Amino acid sequence: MGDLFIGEEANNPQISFLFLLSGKLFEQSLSLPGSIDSRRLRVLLPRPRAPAMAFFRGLTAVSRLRSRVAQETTTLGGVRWLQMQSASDLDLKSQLQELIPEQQDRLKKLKSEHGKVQLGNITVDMVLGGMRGMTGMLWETSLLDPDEGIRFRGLSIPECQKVLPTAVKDGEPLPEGLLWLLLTGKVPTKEQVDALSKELVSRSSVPGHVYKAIDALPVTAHPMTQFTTGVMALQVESEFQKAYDKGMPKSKFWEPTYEDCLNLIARLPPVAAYVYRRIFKDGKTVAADNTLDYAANFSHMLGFDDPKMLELMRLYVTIHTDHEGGNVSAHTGHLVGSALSDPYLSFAAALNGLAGPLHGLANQEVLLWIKSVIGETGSDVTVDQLKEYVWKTLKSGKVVPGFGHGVLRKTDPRYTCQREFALKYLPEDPLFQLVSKLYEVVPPILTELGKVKNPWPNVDAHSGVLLNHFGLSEARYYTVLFGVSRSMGIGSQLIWDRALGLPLERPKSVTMEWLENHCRKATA
Ligand code: NMX
Ligand code: MLT
Repeated sequence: MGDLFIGEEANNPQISFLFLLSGKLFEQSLSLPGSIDSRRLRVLLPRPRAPAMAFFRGLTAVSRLRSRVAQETTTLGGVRWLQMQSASDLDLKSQLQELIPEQQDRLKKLKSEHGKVQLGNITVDMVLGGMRGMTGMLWETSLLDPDEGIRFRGLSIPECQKVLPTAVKDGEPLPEGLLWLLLTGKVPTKEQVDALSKELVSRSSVPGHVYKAIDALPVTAHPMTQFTTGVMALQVESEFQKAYDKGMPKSKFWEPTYEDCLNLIARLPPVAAYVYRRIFKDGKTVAADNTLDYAANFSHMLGFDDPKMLELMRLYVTIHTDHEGGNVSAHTGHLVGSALSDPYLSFAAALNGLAGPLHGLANQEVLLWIKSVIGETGSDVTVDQLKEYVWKTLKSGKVVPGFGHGVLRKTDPRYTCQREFALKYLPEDPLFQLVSKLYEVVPPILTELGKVKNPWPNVDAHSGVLLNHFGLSEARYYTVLFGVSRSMGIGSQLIWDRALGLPLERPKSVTMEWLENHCRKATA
């Protein structure tokens, strides 16, 4: 069954759809059950602005509605068609199979029609300044706006929180839903998300040698070192490497890449949980509960079953997945993958970038920094004491962790949604209150420094105090959580890299002498 829906704004509990079934166009009127709020529907069915947007919004809205109707009623004879789903509707790989040819044509057209269009000038500052502001790579799964923050396939975080399926009513999005969105550009139904959860469970078995490889490291090794070792040990099962060694046409590259990425995403939680329990819980592991969704099961294997912690983990894994392509971990994964290194090799490389204190390790640094403030001043830290500590940090030559960003120029929306979570679930937590004070104290000081381009907090400024609240207090472990989540963004793009046949990445570098000569000639 192939079905296309066009949603219209609903002002009353009656709604009409046009839909295509087996090539024929049908109209369907649907009486909404009382449990579906028509005001909510208006959020789901905005007036389309452009035909392409209308299609996407319509599809998004109806897939969401379809899922809710299927969830909330089984008795409306008139909506029986809404519950019909073929096996391929629920299978992520089949969905991709359908999408890939049209996206390949799109890329071909872009190249042939606009290949010579300029995207801006490269300045010496950009070359010397870490390529900031230099548009230089294709990344389909998300796009970062300096003021608005991240959009996953066009959807902001608050929009994702509205439209992605949840485990509990009005709860946080399920990361499997975001994975589906990143890969297909479409908002999945709850049934599709449930099918993907099950698929990930079926792929989650970790070979014994992986744990042995981790055990070969001293228990004092950093959790990121142990985690990345586990990922490298998983690599021996790479389907891509096996298929490549046998020989396969380039058009098939994406298929074993898909298998590797899904296997990798599925196996990371048990490996990450093993590292946590090995280091911090005397090696006593907790068996998976495969009836749970991805994030909840991960939390369970770590040893945390509080329903609020499960919700936190769903939010955490969702918001850390992807941050367009230029960040250190994503860019590294993409670069290494462009050499046709398999997804395990590419992702292990990405993790090594994530482990740096200016990138993912900042989440560890934030909680350690907060605890050192308290260690020095006591828990009733005043605003003046905080200011003093911030200046002391800066004067010692260190950065204030959790503040600033290479692209963002406003508060990170990932910070904001974590703050909202804290206001809902832990408003009285003293560390949350300290984080709130830092929100007031740090930006003016960083502004006063005169060189910091973005004085506002980023994602890492907040995550630690939430985890700490629910008992996950070992800051050195936090970047591993970031890494588990980031596999979804990097993995999704790696699949598209191979599906689109993107080439080896190999930018040009120059020497200082070359630049000096070039500038001399340019200014002569
Ligand atoms: N504390 C102190 N100094 C800072 C900070 C900060 N939080 N942010 C920027 N600066 C300094 C920066 O070190 C640089 O100094 P210098 O010229 O002496 O080298 C100057 O301000 C200009 O840097 P920017 O252009 O504003 O920032 P840039 O794009 O180079 O770096 C970060 C971005 C994120 C690396 C930087 O803001 C930083 O070090 N922040 C603290 C670490 C952190 O929170 N990282 C996590 C980022 C998010 N993530 O998860 O990856
Ligand atoms: C990320 O999530 O990767 C960070 O915010 C860093 C970045 O985007 O550069």
